[in-house]
Amino acid sequence: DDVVEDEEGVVVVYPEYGLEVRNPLSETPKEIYSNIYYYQRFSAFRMDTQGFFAAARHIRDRLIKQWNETFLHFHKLDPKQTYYLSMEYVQGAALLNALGNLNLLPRYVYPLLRFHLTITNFDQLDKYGELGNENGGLGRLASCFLDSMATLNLPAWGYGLRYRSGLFKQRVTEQGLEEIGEDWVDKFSPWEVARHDVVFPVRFYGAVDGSRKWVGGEVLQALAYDVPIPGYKTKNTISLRLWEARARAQDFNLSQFNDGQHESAAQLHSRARLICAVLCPGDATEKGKLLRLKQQYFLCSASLQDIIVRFKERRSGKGPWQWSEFPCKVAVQLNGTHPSLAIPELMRLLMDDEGLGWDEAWDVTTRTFAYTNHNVLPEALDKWPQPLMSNLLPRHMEIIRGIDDRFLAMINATRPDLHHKLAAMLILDDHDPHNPVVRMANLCVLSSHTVNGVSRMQSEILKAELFANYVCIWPTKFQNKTNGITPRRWLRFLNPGLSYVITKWLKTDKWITNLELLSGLRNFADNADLQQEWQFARMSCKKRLARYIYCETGVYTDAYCLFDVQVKQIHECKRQLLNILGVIHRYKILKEMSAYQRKHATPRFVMMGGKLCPTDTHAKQIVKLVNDVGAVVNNDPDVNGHLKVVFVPNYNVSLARKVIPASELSQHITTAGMEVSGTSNIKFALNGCLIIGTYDGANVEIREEIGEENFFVFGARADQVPRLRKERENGMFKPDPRFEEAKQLIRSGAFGNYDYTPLLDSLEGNSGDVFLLGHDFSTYLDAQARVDDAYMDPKRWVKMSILSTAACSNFSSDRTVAQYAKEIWNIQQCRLP
Ligand code: GFP
Repeated sequence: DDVVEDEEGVVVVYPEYGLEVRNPLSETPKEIYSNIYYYQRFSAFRMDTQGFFAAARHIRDRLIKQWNETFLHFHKLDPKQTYYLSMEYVQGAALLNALGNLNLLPRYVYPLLRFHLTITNFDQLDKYGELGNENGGLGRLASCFLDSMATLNLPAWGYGLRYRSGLFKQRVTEQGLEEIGEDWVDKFSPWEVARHDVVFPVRFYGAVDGSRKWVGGEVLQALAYDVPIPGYKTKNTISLRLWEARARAQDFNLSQFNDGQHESAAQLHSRARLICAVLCPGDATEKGKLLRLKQQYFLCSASLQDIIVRFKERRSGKGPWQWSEFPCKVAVQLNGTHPSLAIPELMRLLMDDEGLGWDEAWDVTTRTFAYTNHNVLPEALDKWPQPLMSNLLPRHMEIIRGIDDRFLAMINATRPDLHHKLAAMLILDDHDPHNPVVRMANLCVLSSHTVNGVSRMQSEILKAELFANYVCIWPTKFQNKTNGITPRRWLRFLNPGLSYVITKWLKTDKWITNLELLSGLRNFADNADLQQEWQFARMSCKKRLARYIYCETGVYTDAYCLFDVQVKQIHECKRQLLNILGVIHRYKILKEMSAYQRKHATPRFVMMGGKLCPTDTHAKQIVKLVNDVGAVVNNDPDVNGHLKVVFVPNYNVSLARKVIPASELSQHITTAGMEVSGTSNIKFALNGCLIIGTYDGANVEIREEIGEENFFVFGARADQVPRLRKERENGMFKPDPRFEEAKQLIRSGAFGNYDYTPLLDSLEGNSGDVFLLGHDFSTYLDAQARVDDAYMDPKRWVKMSILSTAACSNFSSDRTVAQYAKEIWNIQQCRLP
């Protein structure tokens, strides 16, 4: 560390945190030491465990205090509040985030260093809150939004489920990839508070009686766990409330148990345990579908009951009130279609428990909900078999039928011109008598006051295709809210070295909450000093990642190679196969080159990672292929130093901290029209990483901002895809010979004896290659050649990297959430004094 002395004392620079701390000794409050000494008594604990508990305990107390104050403040002022319902959150490590947001890092760095610890030592311990998959998708977006809601001082809360196994770990094996469960919840976590005073009943099955009340069935209990979410440089600390399913003590049949019937005595308890057992249980079986439906309803019912209790509490003692005021105090945002049962649940609670009539309940409901769509493929939107729904939720099925009947009557009365489109617009789809289904996305569109997409391109597709029929009835219902990410977690705390450089050149750290200021970097993009500092910050991250990769996989890579990364969910539509076929082509070319020619080729380190659905055999074969190609390429002395390929298992938020700041080229190469937005493209671009990508999702908007000469675009456009697919089907498509050669090399056994026939066959024939790898391959190679050229000119590359960060000024989740607050939720800031 650098230590600089001036007349006011010493300033210590901690590059690892991007901090300059004045007089660190006096910055450190005594209680931090006493906490550390307290935990040092547990000498059986490892040093990092002692340090983690010492730090976390202190922070947690502080968060709870602020969180209480925030809650009381909201309670007193009673502003309109947003409730964000999401089946997934991916919070990631909380300690660094909390220390950073509370501006306490300077106080912690020094005492921890005295114990030879840095906060990154705690990565393995601070695993709480990875409640979603690590695709960077809907769950990670929800967590970014919570951070922004707290930072913007908005009265807003999140609701979710407390899964026991949120994630699975991966292990690379001879056969490919294996998943292992990860029960993070059973480990001690300082970040949650069990609220035994907040419990709601949730019913399943049963029947609707003569007075239209839902009775019988089985009743479980939803117990709340609260997780405090601190804002950045504000005292406002909001809540993520997670529900856990339990059965009551009296539901345990003691006499049966004593008769030796142990399992049946605890039946309800075991069924309750299943609800929050895992995130996204496989739904190929009927049982799997039932469990998912139960999970979704459980979240919706508990959250809505809680929201109603709070609404009533805040009304009490203030004189008479009306239910029509509910939407003036409550906004509920549905994150995707998963929480859509909240709509019939609110109708049920209002009509059956509160005694409202249909029209009044419908008015309240439709003014309360807004829906975000994250998927444009009709086949990927939630659809539930009607018999399953009628059996599990008989009253909700009645209500959904009621919504449909009234919509039908409305169209018949007012829009006879739409009559022929009605079948596609209704919620209940009865056209297949063997499989009638409930279309949850239609339920959301009919019942929400606003429907939004998450990138400009997707929002246009929603209006032009998926929901086109509804647009002429409700032209103003549809909006766009381009996704964003929190600059705190994804730049300031993720990449302190680069943040330090940015702050130095912009002469302010205000960009952390006002990302628009980043565009100021454009003014210095040609400055040699900035370029040098930028390179230096990025190079130290590359070295760190190279060390990590070596320890994890045994593959050594030179930090001077171009770090070319694709980390995201492994799925056919994300086209990791296109990437690896490109690598095979590169390998072939390198082998054919003379040693002199190779010396002038751009050296590449290609890294892939990501989670996949354990039953997705196609995705597993892709991972196996990456490993097999790596085994050959990485051990071939001819290409040593020119090409390395690895698959890094267990990609998660902690690994993202190492990968993103070190990446120089990031691949976002879905078939156009498949990725509604993507958020990892934004994370990479914000950290100065350039993108090779298709005309898809947020790529389109990033390219516009950064300028087309700084974005390596390729491939078909979304509107060309249907025609290209047709041409393929009609046998009119001639693949690039280089594509055929790469496949042939795999078939020849050049990368081992594993039988890749099913994987390669998926690219053949008139009905194969639905994701158009064959079509896009040649432009993909062209774009890669442009990357190679650009990288050969270091000055040009570093300038592009600076411009990339500067171009992300519009992609903060602060901007996105502020737009939701103003244009959808109609809520105002409510800052703690
Ligand atoms: C989905 C979409 C992504 C989008 C995110 C967040 O992700 O394109 O960026 O939602 O809006 F597919 P998954 O949750 O499906 O990964």
